[in-house]
Amino acid sequence: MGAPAEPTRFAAVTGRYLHPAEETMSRDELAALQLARLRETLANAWANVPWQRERLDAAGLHPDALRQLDDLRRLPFTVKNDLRDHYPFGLFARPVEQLARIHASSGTTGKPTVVGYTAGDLDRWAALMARSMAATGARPGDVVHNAYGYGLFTGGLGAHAGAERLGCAVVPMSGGGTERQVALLMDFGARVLCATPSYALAIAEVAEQQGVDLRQSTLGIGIFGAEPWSAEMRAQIEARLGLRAHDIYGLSEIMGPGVACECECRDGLHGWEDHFLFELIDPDTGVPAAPGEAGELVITTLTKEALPMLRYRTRDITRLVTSRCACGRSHARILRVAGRNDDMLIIRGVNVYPSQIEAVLVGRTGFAPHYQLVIERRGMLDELRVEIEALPTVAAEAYEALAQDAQRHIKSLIGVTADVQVLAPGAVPRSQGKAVRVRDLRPRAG
Ligand code: DLL
Repeated sequence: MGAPAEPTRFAAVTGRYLHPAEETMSRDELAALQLARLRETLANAWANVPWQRERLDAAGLHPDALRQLDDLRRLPFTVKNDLRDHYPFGLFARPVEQLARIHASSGTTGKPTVVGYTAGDLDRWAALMARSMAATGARPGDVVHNAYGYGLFTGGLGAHAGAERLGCAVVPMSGGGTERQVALLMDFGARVLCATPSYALAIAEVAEQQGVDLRQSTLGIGIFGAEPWSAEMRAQIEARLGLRAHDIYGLSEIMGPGVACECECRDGLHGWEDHFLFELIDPDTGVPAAPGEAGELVITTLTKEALPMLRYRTRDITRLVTSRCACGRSHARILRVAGRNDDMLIIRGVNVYPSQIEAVLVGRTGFAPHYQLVIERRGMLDELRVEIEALPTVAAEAYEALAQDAQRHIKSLIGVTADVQVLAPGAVPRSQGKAVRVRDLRPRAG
């Protein structure tokens, strides 16, 4: 018998549910902890990963030579291809016999990226996910309906372990079987829903089709991530599910979900700096982004045993805020990730992220929040087509006028010319995990 140990480590501070020693320490204390942990991480990488040892030596960064956090900037970045080049286990700092779990990304091109965890890594991951969930307002005793995919994807098992650690009852749904999801959401009294934002919306839609009003359910909190989503999408999801939606960020190369999460203030996602070192760089030059400027997020793990990552380029574009949050937490905040560098489209010289188009169209009168972008090559030029569904209440005769109007808005707000096609309800494929927002029909080079 006896209560699980972890929840007792949280305390109600300024009305929040957090662990003060870990989450509210001063920035100086955080920096000192980071330096000590960075030394341990370098020592682990140097001693156990030949490729890392070579790089560290070449940079004159023997673990004992590290004087300050900024010294790390002497080390070149790590990129996804480095993991692929050492497929499957070449960058692991522990032999496979000492691993407790292996995850992998499906990878749209080439080999998957494979990541490994010791039992200690899994323990810290669960604690960080529990911390993230508590930050959103989830509490021990809550029922957590987990619709992130279980399997090689880190979403399902990551959220599962965190919810258990917090002292919640997890319903391990995984993605798919949406009608059943609706039924069990109603029957089991879930307060917390974990899913990708696009799948949360798919659940809302199926509920509406079945005549079930999820706004009347016990749902109160959504913990949504794994893909970019706009403020407009958040408003849609909240209105249709009757909950407060929180953004959660993470990536398998670094850990999985729970690298950063929005607290109840929803003023950026707290990046857990006692376990990760965050840098922002100019993606073109690699130099640090100016304070307050947007840049590519680069992450170094500080407590990973099996796969220490040093200066990993995430390709995710964001901003960092280091002032203390109203919740009392001192950990820096990552602002909503609008998209990945490699998802950025360049249409006739204009840079555009799919989520920018989403922000312009979703929530506009007449449109449903289901869309895809199609890129085609016409002669020498790339052309962008936006396929978006009309609401069921819109008559087909009105589609053309809606399209013209949307086209004008995209042009004036983003500066890009797009051919908008309004489709009938249900025409855009629904996701069960990460939504496919872009169909690139351009001929492949080579
Ligand atoms: O998506 C981990 C995760 C699971 C995060 C569940 C949140 C919730 P990967 O499959 O390795 O891991 O994909 C990581 O997804 O580099 C971002 O480009 C994107 N991403 C993740 N969270 C967000 C978010 C998981 N909140 C990649 N907003 C990352 C925008 C996100 N993009």
